[in-house]
Amino acid sequence: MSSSSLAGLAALALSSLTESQLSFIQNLPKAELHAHLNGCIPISILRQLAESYHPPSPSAPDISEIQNGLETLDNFNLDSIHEFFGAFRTIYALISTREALATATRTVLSQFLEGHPPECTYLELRTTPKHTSTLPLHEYLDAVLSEVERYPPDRAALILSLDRRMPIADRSVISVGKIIGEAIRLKNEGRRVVGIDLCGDPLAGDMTLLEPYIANAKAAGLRITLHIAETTQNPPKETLQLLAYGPHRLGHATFLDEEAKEKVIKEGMAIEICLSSNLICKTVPRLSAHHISYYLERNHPIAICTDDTLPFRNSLTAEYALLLAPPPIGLGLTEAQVERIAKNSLEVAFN
Ligand code: 6MZ
Repeated sequence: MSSSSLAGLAALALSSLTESQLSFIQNLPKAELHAHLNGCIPISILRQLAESYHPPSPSAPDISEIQNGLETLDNFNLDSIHEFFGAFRTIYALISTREALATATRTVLSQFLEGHPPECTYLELRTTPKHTSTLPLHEYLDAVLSEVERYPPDRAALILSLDRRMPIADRSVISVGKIIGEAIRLKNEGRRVVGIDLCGDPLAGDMTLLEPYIANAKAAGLRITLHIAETTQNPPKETLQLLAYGPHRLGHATFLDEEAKEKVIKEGMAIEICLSSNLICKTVPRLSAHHISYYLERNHPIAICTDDTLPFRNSLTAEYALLLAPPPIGLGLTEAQVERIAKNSLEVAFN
């Protein structure tokens, strides 16, 4: 199946449901726990931001690169997950003022929280902090948090993401040490930061150096989720190292070996499952081969999530439709199973 038809799979699952199944899914209380802010901005908003775009620096994309980037995002097609990360250059240029970032964040929050009924009862949005001449780090964090904090604590919270490409210790730039320090400061000031994530190109960086930083974050009461074993090339040794940091949840966890799976089950680390994302990034060949089945069989806590609604053209409702729709479109789970998964998602939230 091509990426574009895979992108339509969640929508197809949605359209295959009966009215009563759709209403059942829509009205289930549930949490979205794995949504990247800059991967969830609707294309219409990016196009709107492009209208007033001025390159913030000589190295920033010019308007024709922005237009090409928007076309690519609107017709997203991947041969492998490694092609995915370049697409964010356009988005980052477009959100490089406080006003643009606030508009984008408000739209993403309302996309998840303001439908009738809303896509989810509770949203844990995540973003990688950025620092540019037009949007310094503190402004970036304050802009996003101010939008998140318009909602009550039982509806929205923020996770700060570490990108695997970041330097580790240099506090004069955006680094692991800097972000963890900011997350602790914000939490201590009563701002709505609830956790730390590790994301980005799954093959970048040296993950052996994170331990003291993760330990500091945990000691300050922050919860931890890590993108882990997202590709076949992630070495089992790295996966075990990340598990040894004692994360509370795991993103994707597609290629865990037996030893890693055993630890995950034993320690009850919840898995954030992103069905459409894995299919479109071609890390999972088809729905029936998805590792969700392994965790369902063992009654292990999972949360169904969208990951990036822009490139994957999905929604949380459509991801739940994939659970309920009969094979080959969906997994054909029962309503009781789907209800339990939704309940799980609320139970493993960080707030
Ligand atoms: C790993 C991902 C991801 O943080 O700028 N991101 N990292 N695996 C994925 N699955 C396919 N999807 C998104 O949102 C965009 C950033 O989130 C990470 C990438 O680093 C991407 O640049 P923020 O708000």
